[in-house]
Amino acid sequence: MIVKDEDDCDKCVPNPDYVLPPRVVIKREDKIVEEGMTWWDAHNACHEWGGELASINNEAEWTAVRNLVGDIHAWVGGHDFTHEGRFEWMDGSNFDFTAWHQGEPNDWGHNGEDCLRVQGNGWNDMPCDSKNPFVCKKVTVEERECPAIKCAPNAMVVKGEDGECDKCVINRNWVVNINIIYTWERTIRTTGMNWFDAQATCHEWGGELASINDNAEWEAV
Ligand SMILES: [Ca+2]
Ligand SMILES: [Ca+2]
Ligand SMILES: [Ca+2]
Repeated sequence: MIVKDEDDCDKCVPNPDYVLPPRVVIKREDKIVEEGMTWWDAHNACHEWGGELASINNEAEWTAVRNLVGDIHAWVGGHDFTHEGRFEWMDGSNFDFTAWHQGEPNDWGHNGEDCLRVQGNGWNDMPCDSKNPFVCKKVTVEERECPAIKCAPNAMVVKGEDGECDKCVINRNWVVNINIIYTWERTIRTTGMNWFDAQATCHEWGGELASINDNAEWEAV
């Protein structure tokens, strides 16, 4: 965009709101299998489908799972069989969102309870060998083609990182010409002088022996 400058000419600066779309699209798919299986069989069945027992990482995902299962009690990917009392998700995502029913997890019974089951509006830990329907989650990453990029003269192409498309970044070395007007006055002396005397005479006049930088100046001389 153009920015007004009182001393210099107006200049172009990059518009911070302008970004190219990312090149990677992450697509999430959840499905419920209503056939009851042990937690480990459910885990294997999710793998065959190309996914994993679902993790629930935030309120939106929890709502999505609840909508999917309705009244069905279903396994998801949480467990504490690595460290008793410390639940984690099988897909390795952080276990920092929780929605336990009151009093859960309680590791109830002689053999304890190490696998996470969703029940209505909350979670319960249950024995992993009990059979339940289950929720699988599949995350796919799609590469998308980036639009061809052409930058303004004051910018340069910078390779996109983290799945972003290439983008234009202002070239800090590029500045608009400052608005100084040069006037060119010429004088010609018809008296012959050697080169050094001629130079001294030009300096007295406030100038310099003429340089000839292009055809127009050559014509003028
Ligand atoms: Ca245990
Ligand atoms: Ca436990
Ligand atoms: Ca329990």
